[in-house]
Amino acid sequence: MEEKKIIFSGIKPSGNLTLGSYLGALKNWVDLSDEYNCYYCIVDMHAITVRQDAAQLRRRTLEQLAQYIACGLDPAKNTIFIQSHVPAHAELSWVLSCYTMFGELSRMTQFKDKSAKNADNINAGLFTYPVLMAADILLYQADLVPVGEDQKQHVEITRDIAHRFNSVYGEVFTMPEPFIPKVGARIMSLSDPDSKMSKSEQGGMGCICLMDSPEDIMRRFKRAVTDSDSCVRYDPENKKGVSNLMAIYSAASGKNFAEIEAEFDGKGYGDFKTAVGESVVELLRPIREKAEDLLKNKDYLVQIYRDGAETAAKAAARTLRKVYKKVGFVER
Ligand code: ATP
Ligand code: LTN
Repeated sequence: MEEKKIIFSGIKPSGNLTLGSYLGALKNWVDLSDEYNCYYCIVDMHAITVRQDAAQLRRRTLEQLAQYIACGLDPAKNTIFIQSHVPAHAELSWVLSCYTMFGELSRMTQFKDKSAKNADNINAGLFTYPVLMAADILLYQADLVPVGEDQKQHVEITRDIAHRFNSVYGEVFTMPEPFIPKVGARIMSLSDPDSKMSKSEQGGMGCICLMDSPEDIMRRFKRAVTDSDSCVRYDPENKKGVSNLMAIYSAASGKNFAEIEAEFDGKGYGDFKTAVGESVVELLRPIREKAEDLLKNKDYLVQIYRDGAETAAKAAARTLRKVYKKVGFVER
């Protein structure tokens, strides 16, 4: 029997999961989980590159696990675990940092963005963040990394690091490919269509979280920023707000852009926003209800992440052992 190809992806428990995290990443994780051998991680070590409240981080990590499962990830089919539970991530990260150049890390867009937003805390972890992400991916010999558009550059640097290492030591790492969805790869804020919907910037009218109530979701869609020409047409250059709403509606309803344009031909933005809001409410309703249910059973969640870490640690240890040997560390 041919071995299944491998997938790795992760999300930081840095805030409640958003519609962006769902449409850009999680939805595809679920779709890919039959065909691939999948490792889905809660990357808590990445989360602390910006300051987190300890109690909140602990709570969010568990909530995120419940939301992964509620989105449709079956723990019996996927390895779901918490990054800090598998020490090999930190260990490989150190080795890889010696094969990553200062210059290439300096060019990372996310580093530039986050340092601008956290000017009082531009720490070394924020800078070496992509190295830890490369370690996450390469430890499992992943073939595919399902992420949103914003993470493409990090998968590319992972490939560069793997290539550099393999050129010295032979084929140690599998070369991973990013998997970016056609629709939903970059969901923008509802209140500011020029900036990405982001989970660390919640509270405003621009962000939809998976756990939001139907009333909150509808209110935000009704107030979403559009334009003054009252025509539902896909034009991401000139009609950013409307195009973003169309992308959301398309991903939530399965309709393509032409169908959506026809559906709202001659109708105003009011009807359109209501329809988009309702499709998102129905998309998220079962997820929210299931997650709320799962959170009542902590023992079950603990069992899932412990089992996940055990499986992940075994796979990770194989790669780490090989790497340590290649670089010349004396065997324990
Ligand atoms: P933070 O604000 O803490 O940096 P984030 O909201 O940007 O977090 P992550 O948790 O870092 O999101 O990302 C999780 C996954 O979801 C990644 O694969 C990322 O590419 C994807 N993603 C995040 N936001 C969006 C978005 N607005 N549109 C599409 N995909 C997204
Ligand atoms: N950097 C990613 C989260 C992340 C990740 C990974 C994604 C950490 N490690 C490995 C895919 C594979 C982010 O900011 N969204």
